[in-house]
Order: sequence, then structure tokens, then C-alpha cells
Amino acid sequence: MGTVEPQVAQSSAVQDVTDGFHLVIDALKLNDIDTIFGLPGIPITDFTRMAQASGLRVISFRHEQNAGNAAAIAGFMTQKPGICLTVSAPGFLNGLTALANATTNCFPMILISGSSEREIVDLQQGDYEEMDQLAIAKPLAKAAFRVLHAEDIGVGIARAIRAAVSGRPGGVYLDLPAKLFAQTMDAEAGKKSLIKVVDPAPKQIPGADAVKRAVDLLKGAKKPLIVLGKGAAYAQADAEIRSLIENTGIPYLPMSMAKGLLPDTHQQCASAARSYVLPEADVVMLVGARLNWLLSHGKGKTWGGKDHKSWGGQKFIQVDISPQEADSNVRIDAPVVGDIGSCVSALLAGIGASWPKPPAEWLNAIAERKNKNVAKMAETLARDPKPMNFHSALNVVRDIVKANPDAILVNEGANALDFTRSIVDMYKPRKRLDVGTWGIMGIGMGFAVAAAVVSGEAVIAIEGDSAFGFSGMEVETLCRYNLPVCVVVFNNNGVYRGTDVNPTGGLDVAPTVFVKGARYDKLMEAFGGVGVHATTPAELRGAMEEAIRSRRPTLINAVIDEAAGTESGRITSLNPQSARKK
Ligand SMILES: Cc1ncc(C[n+]2csc(CCOP(=O)(O)OP(=O)(O)O)c2C)c(N)n1
Ligand SMILES: [Mg+2]
Repeated sequence: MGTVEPQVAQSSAVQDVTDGFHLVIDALKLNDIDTIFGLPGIPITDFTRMAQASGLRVISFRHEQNAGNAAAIAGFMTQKPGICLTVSAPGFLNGLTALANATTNCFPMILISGSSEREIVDLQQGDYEEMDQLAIAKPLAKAAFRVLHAEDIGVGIARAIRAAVSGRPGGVYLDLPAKLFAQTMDAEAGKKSLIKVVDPAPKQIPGADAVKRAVDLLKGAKKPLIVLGKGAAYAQADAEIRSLIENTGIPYLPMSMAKGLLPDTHQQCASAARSYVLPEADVVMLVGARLNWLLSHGKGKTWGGKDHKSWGGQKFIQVDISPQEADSNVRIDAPVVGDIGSCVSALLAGIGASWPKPPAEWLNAIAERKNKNVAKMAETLARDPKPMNFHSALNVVRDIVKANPDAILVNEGANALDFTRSIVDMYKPRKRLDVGTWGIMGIGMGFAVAAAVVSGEAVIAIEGDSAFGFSGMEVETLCRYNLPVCVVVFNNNGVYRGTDVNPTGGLDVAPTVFVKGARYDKLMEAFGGVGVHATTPAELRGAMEEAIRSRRPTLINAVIDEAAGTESGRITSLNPQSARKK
């Protein structure tokens, strides 16, 4: 095993030799991977150059966490693993948050990091950027692999792809030590060593008995409800899911990233009556949705239980790819295990053509609540307070999204997140990308870049001013690649609001407060993008319309009443309370 300079490998004298660099690139391309999100440096700088030269699209970021988030959401949008490439130790660690978040959210991604020399790392002799990356990645990834020999690259990439997308998708770590890249082997043997993965995410067909059990349970329901989760959106079984909802006539609730799977304006959408349907439903069918904190663990007062831990008496059907998901929080009476597309198809067959619609009493009771809440919201949205608040600003965003249903909405923040989720209707599947299971801040610009790169559609990123700060430097990336992204920073001068004061009267401002009246729009102008300072709904509307029309990278600093937000948005109750009197 010798080493050759990459330039030499391409010269005619050694045409029949390939190396680690090229084998990794060829293995990715063989598996239809066309984009890499990353950040160059030792030992992967040349790799990024060669990848670009080979026709792969290489999108370089300013921080690996954003590249990782981009890879993860590209995976969610395409069902192909998103690739994030980083340098060793610090670059790897910067990408790790995104990898862990991908695993938590079931997004398929592969974090590929260069690493230092094994012999030195294992003896802890202090190599450049020394770190046992494989060991650190393992607990945070669905799977983790290391390739030591060029002839194993094909297997390594194949295993990483399968692990990322099969079954419940997740984040995979692939460790590539520096030495691997320069290893050479015979070109023909190298080519033969690569694997084109056949059927990377095989269908998993649910058992007929499980489907029958679920259909029987649904048949007896007086107040049925369907909850659509992110898994249902990921599955790309949009037509089948729509048929399931419409053929049964059952009201449904979309979780945040399942919004738009059917248009939020659909008659059967019960979002505007959520607090009524959850405790009232007698049979709940979860489709690619987990009973985690976002659904109050399927119990407690939200579900009509007596106290915060009591079961509300509902029966649950759970359609999920993971057999381990059932009973995670409450009893699941009818687990249906398989990929969402196969499960929903089987359920549709079981339901047949003459399924009786749910009792009119149930549908009417929901419609009544829904109409009342929608009317109340319309009244709030019609107000035009000075200064602008979340509602009057989001009334504009709501119109813009309605007029541009193919645009992708990225969303993070606390109030900026919760109000957007409830006010802005989505019309098409996988158009809403947000903070997901962890409520993580920092996904904004990474998701926006990937959404634009992968789809070619316009992207609207609604960002709390704090949330934006986590990935704000990537506005340069938006400008560098000239991406059609309109960032709207909901600037209320801080985390949740901008009105806290330092109780000591000291010079430091309160921990949640930022520089008042900051001009985030100037940041975008610094890199040649369009910056707009908007203080009224009319200014916001004009700027958003122009951004969508021009497809130029745009940042609108939308000034929001600094007193309008609430602590932690809608999850105030998760803050622990001190027992001491203030
Ligand atoms: C990585 C990470 N760090 C910290 C938090 C805690 N957190 C939740 S929301 C939020 C910011 C909320 O402020 P902003 O984005 O300005 O939204 P606003 O409520 O003001 O609209 C923070 C820091 C988090 N969720 N994720
Ligand atoms: Mg804020």
C-alpha cells in the first residue's frame, strides 16, 4: 500500500491506479449521491476539490453544525442520506449536534469526518486534532463505522447508506482516517470493490392480523381521530394518506412537520380544535407520530386524564416502522408495524369502499369549536397594532405562503415558532421544516440552504432573533450560492421578549435581552444580498413579495413589539419553578 499525490494519480503514467479520495467519491456517485454539505480543512480539503471536479455539488458552510443540519434535512426531503463532511476533532464535534438531532428526528444523514492517525490516537500521543471520534459518535448515531483500508470503502459507504435510510432512518457516522485517502489500489479492482446498494430502504409489509386488529378497533370508534406525524411526511405516501383520511372521513391532526400533507384548510383538519379533540377522542390512530412530549406522552390532562400522569382512556392504533415504538408511553392496542406507505395501503384495503363516516355528533362538535377558534383568530389577525406584533406580521406571511404554496417554510424560535405553526397554513407535503423533536435552535440557515439547493424552490425562513443568531453567519453562504431564500427575523429584542430587566439595577442587561433595535438586515447587505428594515405589515408584505419575485437572497428585519412574546412560547409550563419566594 503506497501513497501518491492526487495529481499524480490522474496522470497517464499511473492511470490504472486509484486512491482513497477517488474511491469515496466514486462510491457516493455510484449510489446517486449528488451533493455534499461540508467545511474543508485537514484532511479533507483535497477531497472537497476532487468531489467538485468530479461533478458532485459541494456546498461549503461557515460552521459544520449548519452543514450537518443541511445534510439532515436534505435526507428528510429526498429519502437519500444527506452527506455532511467535516475535518477531525473540532469540526467533527461541530457536526455532531446535527448528527444527534438527525437521529432523534429520524432524518437519514451520514456525517463523514476525517480523523487523525489511529496508532497515535489509540496511544493518545497527541496527534494533530486527536480524538477517538468513532467512540464519541456511537451513542449519538444510529450506526457508526470506520474504514481503514481502501478496498473496504465500497462496503463502508454501502453500510452507511443502508443504516441511514432503512427501517427507522437516522444519523450515521463514517470515520475516514487521513491515511485512507492517499492509499492506492489498482483502478479496476477498486471499481469492482464498490457496491451499488440495491433497495436501500426495503418495504416492510405489516402483518395481516395487525391490520385487521387496527381496522376492527377503528370500526367500533364513536370519536375517532388520526394524528399524522413527521414519519408520515417522510414516507412520501401522500396520495395513500390522503385517501385514508378522506375514505374514512376521520378528523385528523397534523404534527408540525406533517402540516400540508393534506392542505391545512382541509375540512377534516382538526388543528383549530386540538384541545377539544385530544381529550374527547375514543380511538386515536397515530401515523408516523410518536407519543413523546410533543403529544404529552399520550396521557395527562391534554388527553382528558385526571392528573398529569393519568391515562385518558383512549385506545391507540400506532402505525410505525419501529416495532419498539409501541407502548413507549401508554398501552398501544393495535400496533401496525411496517413502512408507512405499505401500512396505509394495507389499511386502505381493509377499510374498503363503504366505510361509514364517523358519527355526525362528533364531526359537528369539532366543526363548532373549529369555526369559533378560526373566527377568533381572524379577528386577531385583522388588527393592526403599533408596533407590529407576531399576529399582524404572520398575517402577511400566511398570505405569502398561500400565494406561493410551493415555497418551503423553515421556522425556528419560541414565539416566532409557535405562532407561525398555528397561523400559517401549509398546502403541500414536506414544505414545513422546523425545530423538530428537540425544539432545537440553530437549524435555520442550514435547513434553508439545503431546502433551496435540493428543491430549487423559494425558501422562506421565519426566525426568532435569538434563533437566527445560532446560524446567522450562513447568510454569506446564501449570498455565495445566490439562493432564493427570504429570511425574516422576528426581532423582538431577545429570547422570548425584550422587556426583562436586571433586578440588581447593574449595567449588564437581563440574560434574555439583546442589543435593542439591532439591524439584522445589514448583515445580509454586507455580503451583497438584499436587506430590508420592516416596521409595518405593509413593508413586510412588499419586501417578501419582492424577495419571492426576484429570488435574491433577502433578509427582512421585521420589528416586533418587544413585549408581545411569552416565556418559552407555548411551553411555559416546562420551566421549573423555584420553591423560594422571589
Ligand atoms: C440549541 C438550543 N439552545 C437553546 C435553546 C433554548 N431556546 C428555546 S427557544 C430560544 C430562543 C427564543 O427566542 P427567539 O428565537 O428570539 O424567539 P421569540 O420567542 O423571541 O420569538 C432558546 C434560546 C434551544 N431550544 N436550543
Ligand atoms: Mg426573540
